[in-house]
Amino acid sequence: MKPRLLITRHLPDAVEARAARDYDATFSTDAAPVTADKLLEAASGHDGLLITGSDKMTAAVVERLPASVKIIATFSVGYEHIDVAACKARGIIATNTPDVLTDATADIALLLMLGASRRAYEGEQAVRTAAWKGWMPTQLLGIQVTGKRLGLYGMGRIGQATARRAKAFGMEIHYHNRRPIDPAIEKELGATYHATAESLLKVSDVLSLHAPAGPETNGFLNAERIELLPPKAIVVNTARGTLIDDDALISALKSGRLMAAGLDVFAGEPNIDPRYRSVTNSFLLPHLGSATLETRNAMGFRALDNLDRFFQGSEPGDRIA
Ligand code: 8YV
Repeated sequence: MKPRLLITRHLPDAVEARAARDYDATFSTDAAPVTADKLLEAASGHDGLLITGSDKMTAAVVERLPASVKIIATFSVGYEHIDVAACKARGIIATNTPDVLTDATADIALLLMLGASRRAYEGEQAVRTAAWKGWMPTQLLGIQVTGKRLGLYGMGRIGQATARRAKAFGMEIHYHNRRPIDPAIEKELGATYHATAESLLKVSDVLSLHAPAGPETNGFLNAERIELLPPKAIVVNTARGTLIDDDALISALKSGRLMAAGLDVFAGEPNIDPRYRSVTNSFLLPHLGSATLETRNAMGFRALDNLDRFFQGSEPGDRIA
């Protein structure tokens, strides 16, 4: 008998085809976020769950999961939506999908950085609304990233991949991380380690956030820390919206203390702080970091690899609980 797998979201065709071949799979047809009650109801009669970052596995939800559920595989690298301690307490295995989305997310960090520094939103608007009356030497002047200092807050896989790309743009790489990275990679990137976030902020012409969500990073970029950034700095966020104090960022963008921001993630998304919508010096995307077909296929396959291993009686590669 094939294991019974609940897949909470519609996934790319190739991933669903493999799941249908190897599992007694239940596919979600829901496009909208699934509520906890609906998810718990749907989980009944399943041995495993393939969820996404939008499905909140809080302690209260994990505690109410049917006893048949032995594994939760999330289609994401971030796993702050899963209460790992609650999973462990119930003996439920949990896995994530690291590595496979590193390049796609680093690409989006660069897109945001360039979109923000070159005023892409305002340019797009000018073209689309026919406000563009012709080329002018002083129209929509942005900031050139070449020669500027990129500060990476968090230097894991995605931070390093972003640094590699930024180096090719002629940027100087600075980073803060719990500990310095492999000296060989540091040398390759010509990267400078900062033992404190404050020291990093002071040199970051462009600040890019790459730390996970959690109590340690909640509200990290607040008014006090924004003040440490060089004048007219740019803020890029592909990590999690909770790292930013929205009040502080919005007022620094409006006052011109910051030149611009490029944001792919938001606190409370998709219900973002509505004030962002009218901030013209921001370049905003709807959480597209890993949104390429190649990457979403790879994430799905990686989640299925973890499930396969578990149901075949061996250790899944990407265990988080
Ligand atoms: C996902 C992400 O698209 O992997 C992550 O942590 O933020 C994104 O790549 C999202 O979490 C949906 O699962």
